[in-house]
Amino acid sequence: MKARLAVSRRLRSTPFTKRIEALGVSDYSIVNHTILPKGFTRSVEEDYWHLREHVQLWDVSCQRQVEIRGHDAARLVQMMTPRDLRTAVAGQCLYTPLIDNNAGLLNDPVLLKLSEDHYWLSIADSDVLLWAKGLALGFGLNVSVREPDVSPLAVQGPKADALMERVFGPQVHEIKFFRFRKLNFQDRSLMVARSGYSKQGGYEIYLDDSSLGLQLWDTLWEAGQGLEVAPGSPNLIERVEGGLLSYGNEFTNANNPLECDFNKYCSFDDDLDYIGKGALCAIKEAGAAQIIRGIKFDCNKCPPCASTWPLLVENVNAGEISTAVWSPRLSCNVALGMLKRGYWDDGQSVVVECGDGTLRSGQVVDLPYK
Ligand code: THG
Repeated sequence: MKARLAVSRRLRSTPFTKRIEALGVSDYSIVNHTILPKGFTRSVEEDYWHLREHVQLWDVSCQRQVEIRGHDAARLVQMMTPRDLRTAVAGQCLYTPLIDNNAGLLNDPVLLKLSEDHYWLSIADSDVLLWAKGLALGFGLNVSVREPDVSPLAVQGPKADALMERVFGPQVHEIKFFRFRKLNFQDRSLMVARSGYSKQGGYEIYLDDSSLGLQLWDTLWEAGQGLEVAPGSPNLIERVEGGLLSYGNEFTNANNPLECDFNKYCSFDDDLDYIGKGALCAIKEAGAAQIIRGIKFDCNKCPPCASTWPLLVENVNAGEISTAVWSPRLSCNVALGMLKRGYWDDGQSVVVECGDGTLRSGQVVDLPYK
């Protein structure tokens, strides 16, 4: 018998859960204490092809918002990240690694700048709310820090534009990548961003009133008839091929931004200060000891990767894989993992020790996968 997840108030449902269950959800993960649908009636491979060809609705309510608002909001957000936010404008989304005093990563949210004194951190799986509240209190900042009633719903895939136009009108096409706008929905206005955890294009709707959840879902669902709309979720194959990292999987608090190739989100400007800057400068000086890379290996499907797998070069440990999955498009296994210095060059040959004990030969490749 397959074990089932006992959902409670502590493992939160979402405004869309009723529809997700009616559509035959088969698997949940837990992210930010919230259920994340992971599978429906199709296999991961069928979902992958569907996502690349059509349009899917994803209940990503688990991407919780940490709202930072008030006189010192900009100061607090900048304290939390090495990314230079001084030129950010309202209406912009920014991929924003958060670090601690040791330059250890705490999260990699999408930051939404609503106004000069109002921000949302759309977080991956860690309790950023507590860190932000602690900093606000410890530094005596004039801000409110809370988790608002906001549940993102992602519309992803090449037909997302057509579907969104049917519901929100042609203005959706004016939203640029990683920008958001308020658009009308049934006498209300909802924040709509052009973003999402796939490389297939699409939008994220930030539903800010749970009681509208089923109405929003049903409207999108009905508009998607004729476009082969389907329920979906972040797809493992698509995410690995696209090189989209996952906090807790590819990297944890034990890693720093340079190991994750987040150099372009790190400023070392003398006039900019943030927590962990000294530690991050020292790491930059010494050079990263390991870096996340793509690893493609073998023409036989690998087993599910639920922990890390060692990478070997001439029997010496050269790093480890954090996520691996069969790619039906590339006809090989594709993976993300950390390669130690000396072993991370494009084309480096490696041996992967899979969870089932098999040894498979592969090579290091640039991300994203071609
Ligand atoms: N959307 C929203 N919140 C999120 C995610 C999301 N929170 C959790 C998690 N995903 C955070 N992680 C990522 C990782 C990658 C991207 C977004 C969030 C992403 N990256 C683009 C890329 O790599 O092509 C662009 C980044 C950039 O601006 O350079 O989209 O998906 N709301």
